[in-house]
Amino acid sequence: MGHTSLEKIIALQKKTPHIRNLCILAHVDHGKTTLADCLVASNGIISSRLAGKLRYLDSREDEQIRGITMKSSAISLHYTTGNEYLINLIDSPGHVDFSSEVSTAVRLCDGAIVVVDAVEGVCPQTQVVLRQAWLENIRPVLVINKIDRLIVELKLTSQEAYTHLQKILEQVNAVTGSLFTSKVLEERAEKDAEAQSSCTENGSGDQVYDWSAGLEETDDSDLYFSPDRGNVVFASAIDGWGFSIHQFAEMYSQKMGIRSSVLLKTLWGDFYLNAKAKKIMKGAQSKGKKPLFVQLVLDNIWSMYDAVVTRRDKEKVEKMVTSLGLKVMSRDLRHSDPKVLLSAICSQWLPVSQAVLSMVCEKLPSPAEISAERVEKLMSVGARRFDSLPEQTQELKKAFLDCSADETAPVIVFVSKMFAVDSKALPQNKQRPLTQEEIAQRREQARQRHAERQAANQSAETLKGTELNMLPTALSVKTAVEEDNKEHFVAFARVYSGVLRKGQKVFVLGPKYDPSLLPEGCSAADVLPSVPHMACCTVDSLYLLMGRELEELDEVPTGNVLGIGGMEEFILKSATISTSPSCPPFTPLNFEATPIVRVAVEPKHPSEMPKLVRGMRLLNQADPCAEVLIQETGEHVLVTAGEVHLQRCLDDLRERFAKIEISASKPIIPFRETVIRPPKVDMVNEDMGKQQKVAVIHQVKEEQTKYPEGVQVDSTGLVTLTTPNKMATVGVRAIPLPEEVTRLLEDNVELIRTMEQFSLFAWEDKTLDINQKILENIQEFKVKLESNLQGRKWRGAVERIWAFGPRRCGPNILLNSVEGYRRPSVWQCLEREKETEKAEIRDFDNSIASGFQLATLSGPMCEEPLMGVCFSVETWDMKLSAPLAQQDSIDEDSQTAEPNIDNQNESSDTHETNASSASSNRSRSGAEAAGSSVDCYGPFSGQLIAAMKEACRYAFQAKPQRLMAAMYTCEIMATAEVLGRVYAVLSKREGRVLQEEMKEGTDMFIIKAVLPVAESFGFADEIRKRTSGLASPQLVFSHWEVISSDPFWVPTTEEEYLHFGEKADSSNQALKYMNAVRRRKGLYVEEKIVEHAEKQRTLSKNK
Ligand SMILES: Nc1nc2c(ncn2[C@@H]2O[C@H](COP(=O)(O)OP(=O)(O)OP(=O)(O)O)[C@@H](O)[C@H]2O)c(=O)[nH]1
Ligand SMILES: [Mg+2]
Repeated sequence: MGHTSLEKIIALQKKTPHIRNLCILAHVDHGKTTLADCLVASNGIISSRLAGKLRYLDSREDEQIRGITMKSSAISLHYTTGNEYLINLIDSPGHVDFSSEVSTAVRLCDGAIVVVDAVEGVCPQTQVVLRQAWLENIRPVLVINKIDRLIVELKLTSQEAYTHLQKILEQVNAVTGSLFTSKVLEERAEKDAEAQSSCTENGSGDQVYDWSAGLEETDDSDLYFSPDRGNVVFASAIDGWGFSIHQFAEMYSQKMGIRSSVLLKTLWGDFYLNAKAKKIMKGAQSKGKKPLFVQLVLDNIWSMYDAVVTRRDKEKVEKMVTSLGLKVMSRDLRHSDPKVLLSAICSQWLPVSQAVLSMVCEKLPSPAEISAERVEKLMSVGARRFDSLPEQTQELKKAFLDCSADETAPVIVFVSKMFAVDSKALPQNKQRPLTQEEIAQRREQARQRHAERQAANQSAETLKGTELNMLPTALSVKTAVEEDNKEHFVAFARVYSGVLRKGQKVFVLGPKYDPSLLPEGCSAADVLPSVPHMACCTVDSLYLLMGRELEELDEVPTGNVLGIGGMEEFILKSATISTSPSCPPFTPLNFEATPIVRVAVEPKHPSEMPKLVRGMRLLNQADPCAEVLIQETGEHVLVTAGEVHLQRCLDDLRERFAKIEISASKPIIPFRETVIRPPKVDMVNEDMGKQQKVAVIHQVKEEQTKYPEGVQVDSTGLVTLTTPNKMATVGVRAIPLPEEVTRLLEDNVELIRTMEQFSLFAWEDKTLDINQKILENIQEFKVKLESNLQGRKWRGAVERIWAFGPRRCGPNILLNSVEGYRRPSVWQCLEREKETEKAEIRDFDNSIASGFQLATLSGPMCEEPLMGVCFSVETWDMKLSAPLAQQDSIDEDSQTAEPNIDNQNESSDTHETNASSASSNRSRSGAEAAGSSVDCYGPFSGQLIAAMKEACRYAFQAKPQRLMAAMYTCEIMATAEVLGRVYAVLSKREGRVLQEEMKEGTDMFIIKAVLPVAESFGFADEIRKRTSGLASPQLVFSHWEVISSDPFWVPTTEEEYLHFGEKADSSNQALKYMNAVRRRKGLYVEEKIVEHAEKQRTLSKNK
């Protein structure tokens, strides 16, 4: 370690008010790690000459090679300004693929340094990280980095640069402003609602809440970034300088005899210096004067760059150096690269570490200042109301707020991720320099060993058994080597209360742990092996995180970031550790990235499969966002957030976790299957139904073969199917959901899960106390669904929802349209008080829902999940207990089920209905005949599930089917020269440009585009190559989009034949995608590989 000794840091760890936990956040490449280097150098851990070049916190080899950060890593620094501070700094990655690492960092901090590139300004990830900081209630400060680029690259004058910087500040503040207003509005609504409910509950109308807390009154002045508030630093991390206007205010107040508080208020803004009157006046812009910031601050820097870098004026440089009172080494003065001299001067004159660290200590809160709001957010268990948590749990809120390191304070620790370290890197295994005595001791030992060996050798000649004796030692050596290579996991954590000690007994609480399930009156001393998601263990080792190094600690008091060893058995990815079993698990981290890129991996040598399996398990633990799973086909699949992330995971597997050669398949592209309303125009944009169908006969023939015997399909798409034992018949119809509804369902997965949980509880006659805000959200969700499901066919549909699927929360709906069947609503959590008339659940209700779940999990096109489909169960006849009594009602069923349903051609309606009811009658009489004979088809519920699943699949096939493709959005920044090439790449890959605009103050264009995931592999690389590195896009998953072409399409009209030819397989993208998926899954692919097995002929008549 450098200057600061371990003892010093340990002492500082105990002074909670003087601790700052912070992370550095920014868009990719805006200079986070470079800035961190400067801060690390200020502690003497690395040389200040190397600061900015070393990127010390990028400790992985691939991070250094690629030049981007992939893992967040922490380091503890020491800083003195009057007071001594301990700064726990976490550097985070900026690439979208690793945004989960940002989430894990943000959770452990109280503040953040948001870095913005002075040229690029606010970028997509800047907005994302600002939102993340906001969601976690941590306070940000701003560093505008790379100011040198304004001088050297853009060649702006100081005045232009000032305007440019103002714009950047405006942009950043606009982002925070929008976050703030949305939150204030939300909060006000919440408070109104709570106040109202307390009025109605108490009847007395106690006004507990401040009604006036509106947008106008709420204090937002702390929120915005402004240099005069001291929360902005201007910097060039690579050249080692940075300043806040405080420093210049101090400097000039002595020189000019103006109070520094006045300068502080006027250095930034529309003020100028009236030289004659020696006064600072307002209105620089209107009077055409130089603003104070330009005159007193920027001009100095500009002239420094001018003298050192542009003109290389030695004399002037020397003059400046002496006037600033700096010392520059002569070898720097003589160096051929002017940047070396520049950073030597500037890092003394305006050291960036000084500016940033003093801002951090002043403006960011200490761990003790944690807000009640944040605590409640961290502690909320799922959808529960805070006050419905057990009393002991609620009491812990105080422990959070106290943040006390007392003996009596409960220990509360949150682990946000697990990271792997080589066992060699652990401090206990590290080689340290030997002392003189130890060297002497070892020499003595070696001498003894040598003597023993010689003695043994002599006796070996006489004794044959020695070889056997040698064996065990050889073995033990081998296991020691294996032990050496073992991966050790260290938990990346923070203490929120109490003191965590080595050897302490603690509870490890999984993310799904629920303190209310705890038996009454148990304490930490009890062993509670039976409580789910809870384990009891002893703290093995504690580490201080120092970037690439770890230092061993005996205890860590509250408010500090730390590493915990020996937890890999108990923690998968994240967990809460506490001495109190009533501690709630922390709310799960919110990840911004959706894992979407999947590959199948296999070992090069099949015999190494177990190693791969073990490696995948370790990888899963070490990466917050990667998922590993085994598909039904037996493939081992790795799911990652993007291409770069995938590459890193594969490298990790090869080199660290599995240590074998592996081969990865091409990325598996996910699709969704859906149905749409019958299209109005055909493939050549002609109105349907007007042309002569050439291939009608051909089609009809196909239609008939599509459905096996026993499946009845009417022309409106109602599918009726009977179980093999003929006991039950279901009639199902598939209806496309409006796009908005699908989106609503997707956006509200969590709410649907909560509703599902509530229903499960209700099933067991228990109740779940759902937090008021979530209830409101559910209510709102319901209203939105109702307003989007308008029209005759959807009448009352929202009330009749039976289930969501797949996995009970997906974007498909099962609708109960069975006449006379009223089942408990999925919305029952909203109707607690009303206690509506008892709805009965029919036997086997669950089987129908399960069939639906299975059907939506994998569709008939290529076994991909369904999306945006509503299955309406219109008939459900059972012939179990009272066959005759039911028969009448069933007859009614099939006739009255019509009104709610989407019918394209009304005329055929009645006719078909009769047919279907007739058919159901027929099947019923069959069932009667089968009567009570022994069922040879297996359990009835299983039969019903299978029948329901099949019915859904056929109903799906009776409608026009489409594939849906996953889409990325990307923002590409490019200069005008390369714009054309960017467009070319985009259109080649079926991308669609949404927006193009010029970035103010630069010659850059920002292009927003969407691109199918299927076409995205290598996209970023291609763009980079085609634009010689000037544009590098970041792809973020955005949504699913219906591919308009029909995969089952065959040309039927004259025009289509003319246009596409007889086979028409050249341009059908959907078909290509579908066949690719089917081929991968080993499903039947209908393809003609060779059409004419003859040599190609020239069809010229002349020959
Ligand atoms: N001109 C200039 N370049 C800088 C400055 N700071 C950093 N850079 C360069 O910007 C590039 C990215 O710097 P990093 O520090 O790796 O950026 P980062 O934000 O950590 O990137 P990620 O971790 O991948 O998100 C490097 O090539 C740096 O040399 C600066 O102040 N001026
Ligand atoms: Mg970095």
